[in-house]
Amino acid sequence: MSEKNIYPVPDHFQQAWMTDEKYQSLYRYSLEKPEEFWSCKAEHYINWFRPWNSVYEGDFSKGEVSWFRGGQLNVSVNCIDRHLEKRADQTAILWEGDTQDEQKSYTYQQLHDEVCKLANALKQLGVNRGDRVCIYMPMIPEAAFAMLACARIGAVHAVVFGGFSPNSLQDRILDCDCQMVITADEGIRGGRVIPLKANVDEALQCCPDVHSVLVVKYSGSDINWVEGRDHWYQSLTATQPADCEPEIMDAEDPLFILYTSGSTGKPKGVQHTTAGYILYTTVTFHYVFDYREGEVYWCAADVGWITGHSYMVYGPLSNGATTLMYAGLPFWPDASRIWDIVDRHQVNIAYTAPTAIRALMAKGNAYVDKSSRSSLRLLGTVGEPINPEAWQWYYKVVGNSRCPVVDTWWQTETGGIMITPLPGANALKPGSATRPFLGIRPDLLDDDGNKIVGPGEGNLVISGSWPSQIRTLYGDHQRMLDTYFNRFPGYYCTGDGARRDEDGYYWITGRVDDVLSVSGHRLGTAEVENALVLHQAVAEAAVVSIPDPVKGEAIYAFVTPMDDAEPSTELESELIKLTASEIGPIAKPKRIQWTKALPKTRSGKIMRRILRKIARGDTDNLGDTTTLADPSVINHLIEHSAYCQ
Ligand code: 6R9
Repeated sequence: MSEKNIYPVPDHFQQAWMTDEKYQSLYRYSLEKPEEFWSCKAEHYINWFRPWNSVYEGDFSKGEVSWFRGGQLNVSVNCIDRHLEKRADQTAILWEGDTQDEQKSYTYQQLHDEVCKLANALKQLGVNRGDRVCIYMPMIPEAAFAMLACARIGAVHAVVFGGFSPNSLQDRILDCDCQMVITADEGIRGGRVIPLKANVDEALQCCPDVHSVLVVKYSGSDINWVEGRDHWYQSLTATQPADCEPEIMDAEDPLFILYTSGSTGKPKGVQHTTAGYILYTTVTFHYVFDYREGEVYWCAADVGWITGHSYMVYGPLSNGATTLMYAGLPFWPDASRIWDIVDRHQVNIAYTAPTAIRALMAKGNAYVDKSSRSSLRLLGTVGEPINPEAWQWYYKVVGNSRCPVVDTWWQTETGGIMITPLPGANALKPGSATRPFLGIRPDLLDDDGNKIVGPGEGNLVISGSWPSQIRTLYGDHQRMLDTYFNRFPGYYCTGDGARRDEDGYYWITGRVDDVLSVSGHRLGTAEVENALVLHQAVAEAAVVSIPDPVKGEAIYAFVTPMDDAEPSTELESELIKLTASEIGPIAKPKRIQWTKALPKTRSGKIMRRILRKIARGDTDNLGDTTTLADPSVINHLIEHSAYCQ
């Protein structure tokens, strides 16, 4: 039914430079001559110290790809220096703090100076090209400075979301052997204090290789201090020169590592490289958000996720845009904050997640109607499938039916947007990410790897490489092959399911693996399970997702108690607390169901497919249960599920 709901390109949005016809012909050309297409874009969109020798070399069976080999460049030069001639006095970063009275802005010249001072400070602390630097920060401009300063000196940043616990932080620091951490005394979000430095101190108890911690004074509270290791950001950068010669980087040098959840407990360090990543994020930002001179663009993602990397920092700055960064929460102090920010900063383009849209929608239209929002020209969403109802609310109520909605599908591993409408080119269908970006060839395969031609549903894979494709999982290339390339040889396997309709539009149906998506944040089932079983009363745990009207998905945990333990509501709240302290508040289960046993295959694998159906009350057809070691477990689980009480 939702497919009949088609929103044509608004009249005032018809653009000479991107029409449906133009998209179709450019798309065909980008697939027929990918090297010509991408080298043309690389010349036009990126500044190079030295041109490349070969556009693309690769072998999917080894998970090896390289783009622009021989080329040399620096990402911070592309995001800052090259704009100085024309835009030295234009705002690069516009910042609003947790409360409305905290505002800051940095011109491109100021951004240059801040980044160079920090780059010099990092060098003084002994950070060298290729070293990994962990960034554990609130949403403050210094987080962007830190990323760009690393890029300037060729260090590889690993940003860890500020909501992660000391344990999660420690795992990540150890996994990629960071020797330096950049943080703040405390974060402040929605009036709540996040003890970042205290978390770092706790995490570093078992990280002997970390020699320096650089601390931004932000909240100003008293914090613990380790002499010799800890340095104040403000004092150390104040005395540095505001110029720092950029490191000449090779196209395939790593730019950053970003951890994402997999289906096993250990997080995956997705590694992106210099040229391919900055080219792809620059080009997609330009086309998808149709950024125009002088506009204010706002991506509401946290810098700890890939969206914050690609479309709050790198993509916009590389295009010379003004990017807004907001440190607070959408509902703080109330649900009108977002629209108030849009009006005060005259935001033209807003990019957020369906979970935020649904939560704002649930608060009613009055909060939106109080604002004008007349500056808005384009709206975007990312992170999970958007239900048509929320899409329509976003389009009609927030955008007054004037602003196209770009529903952008992509992943940490893809580096940039892969399936998306291009405003001006595509009629929109609420709930569909529409069509592939230029140069991207999605395919649908059935479970046996047969290609589905025409309309149909299957595993979403990508044929052929694109510049910002994942290069490796840090320290575990084999795991990368197993996760993305061995399931369907010759393709990049996304882990998502999708349907393609008769117009060639894609509808993402969600993860086909064991990854949860809570408020658009990915969590591995095993990560949450591992936290639950840390409790002495818990023998075993299996978690699955259930649909949630606000978060998209919520966590439903099946927990087997130890023989001598008695399930109780106190125990439940202890478990919930444990997931929050081990992983972060997003990992809290919405529901815990106690069970004597879990459904397992004979080889001992928990059958989450069945648990997912039980948790959702969808028990009429549980599919094939013949591989179960003990089928009697099922009835017991159904009788005690949330639906039978
Ligand atoms: C950018 C980002 C990736 C997973 C992805 C998919 C889901 C992202 C989506 C979407 C439907 C969209 N996802 N965008 N599903 N429609 N527009 O979110 O990266 O955190 O790695 O998550 O998110 O399931 O596989 P990441």
